[in-house]
Amino acid sequence: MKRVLTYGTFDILHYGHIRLLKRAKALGDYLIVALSTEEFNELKGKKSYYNYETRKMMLEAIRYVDLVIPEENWEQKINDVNKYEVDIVVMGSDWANSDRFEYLNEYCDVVYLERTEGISTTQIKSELNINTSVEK
Ligand code: C2G
Repeated sequence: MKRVLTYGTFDILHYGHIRLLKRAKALGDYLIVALSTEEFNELKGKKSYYNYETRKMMLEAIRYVDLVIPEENWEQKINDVNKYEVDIVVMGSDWANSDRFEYLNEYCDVVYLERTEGISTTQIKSELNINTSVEK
């Protein structure tokens, strides 16, 4: 049983997120998503549109996701890897070679998957905002 772990906010779920989760699951048999809490999002300088419970419910509805756990700080990753007996930590390529993940190579494999171009939560928010202002 190969266990895969990934981290993220996954706000306003889109096909870039789904593609990441699908490819992450394909690397093993069990996929854990450590989902950023609102408090941790603040540390990351992010404010999510959906709250934690909503984002968790949406992720749990995805066939590739087996377990959702909270991501509350930058420091929990080694504990997560040990506690959940993780074999591979997977992130999108925007995190490639980041200090936030490279140190995990001592504890498990770390794999970066190509980020899906042309879509992001930030882009969706800004484009929707422009459309609604036109409709008013
Ligand atoms: N992603 C992707 N393609 C996109 C957008 C996102 O592959 N077009 C990937 C990101 O690389 C990340 C995951 O989807 O691996 C979740 O993206 P975010 O919710 O933006 O995650 P982020 O805020 O980068 O949080 O401790 C690490 C952080 O919690 C990661």
